[in-house]
Amino acid sequence: MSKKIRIAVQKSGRLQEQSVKLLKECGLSFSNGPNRLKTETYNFPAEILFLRDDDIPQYVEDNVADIGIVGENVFIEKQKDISLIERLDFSKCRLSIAVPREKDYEGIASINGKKIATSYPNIVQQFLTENNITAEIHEISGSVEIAPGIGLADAICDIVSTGSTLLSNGLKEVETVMKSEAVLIANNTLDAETQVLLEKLIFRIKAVNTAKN
Ligand code: PRT
Ligand code: ZN
Repeated sequence: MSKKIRIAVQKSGRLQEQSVKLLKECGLSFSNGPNRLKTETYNFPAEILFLRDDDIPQYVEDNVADIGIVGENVFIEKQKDISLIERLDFSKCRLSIAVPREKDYEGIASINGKKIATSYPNIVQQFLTENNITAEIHEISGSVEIAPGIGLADAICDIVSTGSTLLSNGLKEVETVMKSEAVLIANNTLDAETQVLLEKLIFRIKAVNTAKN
């Protein structure tokens, strides 16, 4: 039996639809019923695994999946020994620091000694270190935007797309920490056969994305 490349994509959420669409545009055909965790593809030797996005970098590092599609923010935050292979040009957003609208903000030094709520503690810490800022990071897994309003933090660092979530929570965006989009990630120790399949797939992804632009 010849080798199949194992591709991890988000099971449900903001990346799911376009990840599946991209793979289908690359000529992989498969059915993705809502309760399937794993599905075989026709036309291309692959297997698709449907997982939570946060778990994908670990699965790729552990060689449970060979490659995966996640937000660049998740790839950077997880700090796994894996590689970013290709930017995919969808799910674009930014990770930004925001503070209550009524608070004065005079540059990054205003964050000194403050408490920042975020789901991205590693990225935030790196940003603070680069800017010589000392602040307390409070890690929370969701509803970060409400943290200042309930007295949990002075500022937040969260994903922003249109900015309407910040607006409706009385916050203003003051610093962009990073820009993000969906990325293809890969295990660093793929065997030769899997590497060939990955290269075929990258070739097709590039062709699909070039045709779109
Ligand atoms: O269940 P699972 O763990 O797999 O999914 P998840 O809930 O962790 O992630 P999901 O599906 O919400 O997002 C997956 C990825 O999509 C993120 O890691 C980002 O790379 C990307 N992405 C793009 C976004 C957004 N846009 C986005 N707008 N992720 C989240 N948001 C949220 C943000 O957290 C905030 O609450 O939308 C709100 C802000 O949006 P605006 O338009 O109001 O600014
Ligand atoms: Zn997640």
